[in-house]
Amino acid sequence: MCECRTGFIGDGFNCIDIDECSTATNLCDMNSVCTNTNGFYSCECIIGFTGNGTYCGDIDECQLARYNCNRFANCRNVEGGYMCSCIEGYEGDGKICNKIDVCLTKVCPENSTCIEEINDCRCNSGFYYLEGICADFDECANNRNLCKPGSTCINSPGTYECKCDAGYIQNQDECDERLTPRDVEGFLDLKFESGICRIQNSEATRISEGLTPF
Ligand SMILES: [Ca+2]
Ligand SMILES: [Ca+2]
Repeated sequence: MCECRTGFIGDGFNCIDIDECSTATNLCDMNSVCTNTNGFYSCECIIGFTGNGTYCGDIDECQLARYNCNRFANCRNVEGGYMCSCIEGYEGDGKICNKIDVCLTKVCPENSTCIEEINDCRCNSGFYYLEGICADFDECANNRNLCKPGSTCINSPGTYECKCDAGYIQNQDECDERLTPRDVEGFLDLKFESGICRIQNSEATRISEGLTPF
């Protein structure tokens, strides 16, 4: 009495190989490829899975850094593979991510500018955001000491200026007291004090050299 060996079928005289792959008798994991061999079969995990063939588990490509996403994309592990998705502010398939240039089409409110880095509008210098518009910042009202003595702060859209008061004259960024010939005649020592050219009511000294009173 002859009997076919395991993996073969027949009457013992004629034995043919069983194709385990085409029958349900194989133990291959559903995520593997079954290959029939003479008398047996083998299982090999498909791409994206790892194991001995009878067990195939998903490979976490993101965790293992075995992914190929754009540097502006996030990796997300999925069964049998992984997915790349561009981060906010970028568009593409995850392998290629291009910065979305919002500023190219964005219309900013008056006195504001679209900033590429943030893809949004920001009020220009000297303006501040107020209920959907960019309003002028009143530097003068906000800081009473903004201008030096002898000048008055004048607010204007986006800026301000220190305007010399009557009787004062611009000297670089300060306002000096404008002297009249009468002032100069009796007193006579001029001295800078707190940014202003002041008359020192001292002895009848002559005007210090180098100072022009007009
Ligand atoms: Ca995976
Ligand atoms: Ca202003």
